[in-house]
Amino acid sequence: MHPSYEMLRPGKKFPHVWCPGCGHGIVQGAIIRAVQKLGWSRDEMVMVSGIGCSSRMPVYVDFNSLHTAHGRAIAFATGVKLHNPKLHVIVITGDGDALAIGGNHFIHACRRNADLTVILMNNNIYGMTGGQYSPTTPIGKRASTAPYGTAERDFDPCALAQAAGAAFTARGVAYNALELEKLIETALTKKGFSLVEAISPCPTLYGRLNKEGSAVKMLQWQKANTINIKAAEKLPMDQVSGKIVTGIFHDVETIPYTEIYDRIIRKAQGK
Ligand SMILES: Cc1ncc(C[n+]2csc(CCOP(=O)(O)OP(=O)(O)O)c2C)c(N)n1
Ligand code: SF4
Repeated sequence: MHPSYEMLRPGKKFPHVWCPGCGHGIVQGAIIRAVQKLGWSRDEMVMVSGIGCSSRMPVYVDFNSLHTAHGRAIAFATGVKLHNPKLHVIVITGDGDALAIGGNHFIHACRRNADLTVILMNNNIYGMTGGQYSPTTPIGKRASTAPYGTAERDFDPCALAQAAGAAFTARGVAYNALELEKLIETALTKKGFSLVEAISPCPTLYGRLNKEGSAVKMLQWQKANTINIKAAEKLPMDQVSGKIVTGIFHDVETIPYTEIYDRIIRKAQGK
């Protein structure tokens, strides 16, 4: 039996809703392997999500889990962590969930340095509700709500999180599941707010609307257009622009929100 199988809910929640070729399953596999490498038991962790194709993950993974309202995963997760700071709290979210309806929760959790690991599955579109454009749809790309191309510029989630105060930011892609797994493993061990942006292809909506070809073609495109930050730093700007840069962008030692909050509680209690 595949070792990842023990961390799934096989008898209950399968078959899953993800389309053939969706990147979300690859990201799920990377998360499970990272947790297994760290040797954590299910009881030490909680997985919290909002709503979206990506946010279905806690239904399939046999972790303590909360499937919450759209955009609200980070708020619920902050509450879980404050209640029991010993738990490792993993947030699963999509680009729409985290950066549109949940945008305020996202930036303020970074500002507070809430001790969470957020895995933001970025497919540049709203998958679950039919392909509306999201805050990460690149300008000019098509969506069901932008049939002639979007007029808005897109967010860089890692730059946004760093500017707002996150302790750790990194980006990986579905085609390079091994790098993604390592980035997730590192993020999970960080104190404070850690973000891993996982670029996850949506062949059914983003791919079709933008004529990107099959799921395999989309992964081949990722392979040809991704560069690790260490290699990118040695190249002139024009050779990097237009490519997906992966790796760790920001990694600092910080005092997380839970520790500061605990000190305040002790002070208030006269301890
Ligand atoms: C309050 C509220 N508004 C809107 C919705 C509809 N809704 C559900 S999922 C979703 C978008 C999900 O997109 P994303 O977070 O990018 O995840 P993906 O499905 O692409 O993985 C929306 C708008 C909802 N469930 N609740
Ligand atoms: S609609 Fe897109 S994001 Fe949703 S399951 Fe299908 S391929 Fe994945």
